Amino acid sequence: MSDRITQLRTDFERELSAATAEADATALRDRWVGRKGGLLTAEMKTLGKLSPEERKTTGAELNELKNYVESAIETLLGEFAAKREAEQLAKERIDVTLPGRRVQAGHLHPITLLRQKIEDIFVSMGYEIEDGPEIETHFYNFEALNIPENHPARSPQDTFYLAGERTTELALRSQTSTMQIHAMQKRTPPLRVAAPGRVFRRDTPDATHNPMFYQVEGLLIDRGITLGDLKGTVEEFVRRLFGPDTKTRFRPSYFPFVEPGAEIDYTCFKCGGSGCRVCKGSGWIEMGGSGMVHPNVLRVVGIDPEEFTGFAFGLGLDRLCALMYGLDDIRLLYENDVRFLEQFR
Ligand code: 2NM
Repeated sequence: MSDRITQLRTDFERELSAATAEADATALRDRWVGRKGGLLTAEMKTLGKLSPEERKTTGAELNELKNYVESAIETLLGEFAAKREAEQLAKERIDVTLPGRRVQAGHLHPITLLRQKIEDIFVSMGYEIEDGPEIETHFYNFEALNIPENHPARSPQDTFYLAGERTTELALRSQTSTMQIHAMQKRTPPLRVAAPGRVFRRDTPDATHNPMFYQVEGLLIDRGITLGDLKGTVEEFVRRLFGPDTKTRFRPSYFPFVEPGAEIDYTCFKCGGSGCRVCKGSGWIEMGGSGMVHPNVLRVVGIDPEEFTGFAFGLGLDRLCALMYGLDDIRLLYENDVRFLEQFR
């Protein structure tokens, strides 16, 4: 083998072992076997100047070197490509044994949970759940409920009128009884309806008041319904809500839409009536109002009070919710601070 070709081979091998990156390998290919300016390509072109004898042997040696160079570079490029692929695969590798990321799912508001529990009780006692508008006319807010013209509830001091003044006949409903008027207009007695929802009253917010709060009320109308039916129904209602040993008591009271009317107390769900902090030592907790539906209310919705009588009772969900969870401020229920709400998950 000619010294020259031996020298070329030694040079190539030195450069080959110095190639540490893919770019080195492609540069090496251009430098040695590139179609333009490749060292071996140029060397091939000089063969023509040699004698036929030399051309044959040198040509064969040069060809052998060129094949060797080309395959060495191909091998090197293949190694780099394999390495690149391995690196990519390592980057894309997924550890299927890792625990998943927990999705922060929402949950129902404590008032909603309580409302659903109460709705379930009413449904189990044969009541239909009624819904209705939060903006009401004077008729549904006051007239149909037998609330007299001069009653303070009608004043813009107590009720949110839509234009801010009592110049419009539209206002935010101040009690869920508005839905009972709609319910009675849509049905004929006998009927049993429960109406849950938000109500609005002009109150300065404090620990026990909010201008928007929640009520639920039940209404039953049939032939021969008496105060005894009201008492029995309320007793069954509190037993299902607070437990089988719960007792009730009725205190006479006045609401324009009932006659007679009564406030309902029930024995404390915490101490059972012996007295504790929840019931402030009395053993009793106020639940809400009740009464026999006033004949004027029945007449307004086309029910003959000579043929039908009925009772209604209502309670505030917010107050009950605060009491059950030991909240010292009902405003917590409307602020939607997730640190508070998360505790009801
Ligand atoms: C209460 C208390 C007393 C009541 C009356 C009626 C209607 F529409 F039938 F007249 N619905 N609800 C009523 C009676 C509600 O909640 C404090």
